[in-house]
Amino acid sequence: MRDKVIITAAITGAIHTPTMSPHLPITPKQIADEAVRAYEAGAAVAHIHVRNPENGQPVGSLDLFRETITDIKNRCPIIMCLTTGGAYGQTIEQRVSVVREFQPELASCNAGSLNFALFPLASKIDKFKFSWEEEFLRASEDSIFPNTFKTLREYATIFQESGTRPEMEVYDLGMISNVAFLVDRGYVRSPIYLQFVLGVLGGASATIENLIHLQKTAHETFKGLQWSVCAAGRYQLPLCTAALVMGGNVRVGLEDNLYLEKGVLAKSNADQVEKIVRIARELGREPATPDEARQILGLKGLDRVRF
Ligand code: KMH
Ligand code: ZN
Repeated sequence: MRDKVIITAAITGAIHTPTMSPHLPITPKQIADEAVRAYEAGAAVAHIHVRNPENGQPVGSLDLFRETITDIKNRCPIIMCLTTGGAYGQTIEQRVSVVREFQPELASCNAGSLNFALFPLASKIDKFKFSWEEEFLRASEDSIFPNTFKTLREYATIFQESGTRPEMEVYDLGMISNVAFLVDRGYVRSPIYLQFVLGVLGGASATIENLIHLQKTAHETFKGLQWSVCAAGRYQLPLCTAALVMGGNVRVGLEDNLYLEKGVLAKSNADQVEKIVRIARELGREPATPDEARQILGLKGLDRVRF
């Protein structure tokens, strides 16, 4: 399995808004269709957020999650990594309720608090399609994405009770120390699976030097480390390519980047998956199937989720 790469597709996220791309999936059906297409293109994992089907606003509705993930489960064997980052405006309890309710194989667990700033995106747009979009983006200038140690401890307990493996989202160096603390206290079990999230305003910028330093530090900190990288906007492809060379796993998808190449919007998550599959193969890395990824990550299996 050494040469296998786990490709995650982050299907829609809670960052981009409908005005930015007509291809951003919004409804449960669109999100499910995109996850299935990403699977067919070579993704082993779909990272899932949901949105209000009427206006595309990111929400935490368990009903929308259920509709979306049940549809995906009925149509393909892709691993679903549910978000507990959720969206601006959700409470800590709302964000983690997807793990309690659905007991997924994998879910995101954000490894610390940060200024998760989206507001510069607002100034690039003259006319918004929906009224919520501008305020949603601008509000991030004065808000914090909260993931305190108490939250992390409580989340980790709920993950353990649910048999859900946490994918620890690391936006900066100090978050590696946060995860080390959780491991030391027995809240999170080794081996650790880290997703380095680079290029968010408020976190570490998306440079190769940062990736190397983060990966090296994490490698020295955690025995049997497993890791992946994702990066915002135009940094997605170069950072994922670097991760392929370094032996890591990669995340692409419209949550992180709306484009396929400079000036060309991706029409589907699958476009980006296909592109990274081509690069991976050129570099001697073969995409892991969902079942191979389950084995590599030690996941409990789709027959043990609650949806
Ligand atoms: N919604 C963002 C603030 C995650 O899915 O866990 C963070 C996020 C990370 O999307
Ligand atoms: Zn996310």
